[in-house]
Amino acid sequence: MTGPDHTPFPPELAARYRAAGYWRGQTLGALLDVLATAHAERTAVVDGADTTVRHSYADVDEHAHRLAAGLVELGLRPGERVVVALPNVPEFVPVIFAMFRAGVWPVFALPAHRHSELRHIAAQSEAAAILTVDTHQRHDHAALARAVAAEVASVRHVIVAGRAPDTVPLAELSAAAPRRLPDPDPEGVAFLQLSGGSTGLPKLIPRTHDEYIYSVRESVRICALRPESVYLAALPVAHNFPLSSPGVLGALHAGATTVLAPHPDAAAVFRLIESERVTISGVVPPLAAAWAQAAAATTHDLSSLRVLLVGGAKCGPELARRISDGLDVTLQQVFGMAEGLVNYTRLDDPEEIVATTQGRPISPDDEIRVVDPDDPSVSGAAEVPDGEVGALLTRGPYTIHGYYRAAEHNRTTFTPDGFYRTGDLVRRYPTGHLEVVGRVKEQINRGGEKVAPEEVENHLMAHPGVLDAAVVGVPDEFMGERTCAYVVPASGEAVPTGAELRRYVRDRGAASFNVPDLIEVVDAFPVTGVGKTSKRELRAALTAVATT
Ligand code: OOB
Repeated sequence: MTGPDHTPFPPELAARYRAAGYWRGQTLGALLDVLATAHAERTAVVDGADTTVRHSYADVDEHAHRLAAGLVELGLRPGERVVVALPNVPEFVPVIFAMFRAGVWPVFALPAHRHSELRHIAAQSEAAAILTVDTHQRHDHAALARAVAAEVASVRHVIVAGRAPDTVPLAELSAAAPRRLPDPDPEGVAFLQLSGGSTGLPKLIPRTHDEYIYSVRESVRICALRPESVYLAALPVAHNFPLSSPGVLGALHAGATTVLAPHPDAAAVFRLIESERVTISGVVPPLAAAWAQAAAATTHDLSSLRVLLVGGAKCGPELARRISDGLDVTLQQVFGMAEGLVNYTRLDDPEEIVATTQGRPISPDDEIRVVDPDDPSVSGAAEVPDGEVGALLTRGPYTIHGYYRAAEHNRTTFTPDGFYRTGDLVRRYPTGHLEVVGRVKEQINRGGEKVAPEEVENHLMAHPGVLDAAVVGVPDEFMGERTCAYVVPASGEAVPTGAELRRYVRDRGAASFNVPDLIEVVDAFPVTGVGKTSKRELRAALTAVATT
């Protein structure tokens, strides 16, 4: 499936966003120049794995300039894509800014991605290189990147932070002499984010310098980040939430310090909160629940932590209250998407709103339409009244108008007047706050990790003992949802066990979040009127089992 690399904003909207001062004609690379001058000696980044490793704004800026030159010398050209698969290591920051400066587009993979996902991302983006670490948490990322490079013809280089055979050491590129490079177009693509992957493998989301900086700048204001703030990145930093809501980029924008946590579990994180006097962090609901519980018994001093952002998946009122009480913080709910739109509860919102809604949009020019989800009309679906559930459509100064090279998909995912169909079911309240109540789309939200059922079904169907597979989400107290795979065995073959199938999916190179949590072997699937597998009935069957 192909299509344009980037669907630009319609000219009249772009003109409006410029006139309103949202887009200011600045690239992310140029932004770092400004920040490095304003905050030169302040600490920008601390490595949570070894807190003696600390980089000032001047260090990061200088490193990013050298690395940009190194990438150009390696032969990477503006507009070429490089898959960045880095865990929370301090190199992440200079790496992405070097790419922004060289006009090379990072494609943000997650450290949890394995062969299957990485190969898809590299192939889909026609990446010229993959940039990763040597090993991390006992996984050989360099070997994985080399294996993917061997299968994806466009990949010319594997660049590695650390040391690994047959790769280009990042340190070698960082040794280049800085040189003046032409500043890319601020309204051009800066990087590709991954979609939650609602209808299969992840889609690529082209984000531009100007609009992304706007969302970061406003996030900084809404979350009240200041130079004295210390942001703890506990989630994988390449994800849009810890990257920009307000995240690492927000912390940089504010002249604040980012502490990169190598692992998000409470024990490790609490130590960092105490030693670095962390003031703000952002996590998915299951992690927030775990932190709130662990806080009751901890001996660590968490008193510096003022604000905890919770988002990526639904945080209901009970959990919301447990978080603010358990951690003694101001909770900010965040409902965002890599495609653009981000909603926050505000720091001065009444407690009731913070507990029961997922916030309101960043921008006065975020246009929100909540429409009848059953209305099939292409663009004219009627809006439902406030307080009633409908499908969320949005358009605004930092929401994309098309996925990367996905013309066919774009025709159904965007309305003719440029609204993005988020696939989320929401209620809008008269204050403008949104409550997320579910999804129109099939995607499973496993504690913030987005699982595309089709993708997991595909893995299962590859097993000779499987005739058919259907993956559904089941409610789970801790994760929000878990994945359950229903499997119809192939006749004449030994019926595979759940453990065997889980191992099989993992061995096919799937990320651990794509390995089904539960597997049920059944004789046949319930079907809908037209003979499609009824996931609704499968889900209902599971819920019935869970409540008996
Ligand atoms: C964030 O981004 P993605 O692209 O991984 O996932 C977006 C989807 C949304 O469409 C929605 O279905 C779900 O994740 N979601 C939430 C939520 N926040 C995201 N569902 C319920 N409540 C929430 N608070 O997940 C993301 C991007 C930027 C900031 C925060 C999260």
